[in-house]
Amino acid sequence: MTTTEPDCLFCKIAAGQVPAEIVRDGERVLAFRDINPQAPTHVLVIPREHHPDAASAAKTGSGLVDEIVGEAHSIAEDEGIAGTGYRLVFNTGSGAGQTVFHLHCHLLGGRGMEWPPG
Ligand code: DGP
Repeated sequence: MTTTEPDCLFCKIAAGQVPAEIVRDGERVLAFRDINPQAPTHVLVIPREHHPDAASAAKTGSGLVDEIVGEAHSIAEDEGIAGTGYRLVFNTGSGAGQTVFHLHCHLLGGRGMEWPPG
């Protein structure tokens, strides 16, 4: 059974209650463009099921995080950035900049990237 949180913004996007520019709409995973893009390609890949972050989803052993990473790579291929390289970011915890506590993978690409990140 899919679990959702009524007050969660990304659960609402997954349910179609909040509009977003959807780029993938799968059974367990969906992806949409970030409202405040930090790169020419900036897509968020999320599970439909509510998990506060990647680590808590990984603990379930459901393969969801693997699926999210695979989906991100597939989107990168479609966006034409898989060859040049892209960055995947799972902000985990407010100290790391996480502001939405529903697991999401940032897919960033289409420009040069620096290291270390800010
Ligand atoms: P994080 O800081 O890792 O929790 O990233 C949350 C991202 O979610 C941030 O880059 C902005 C994005 N975001 C916040 N609200 C919305 C929204 O309503 N729609 C979309 N498409 N993205 C949003």
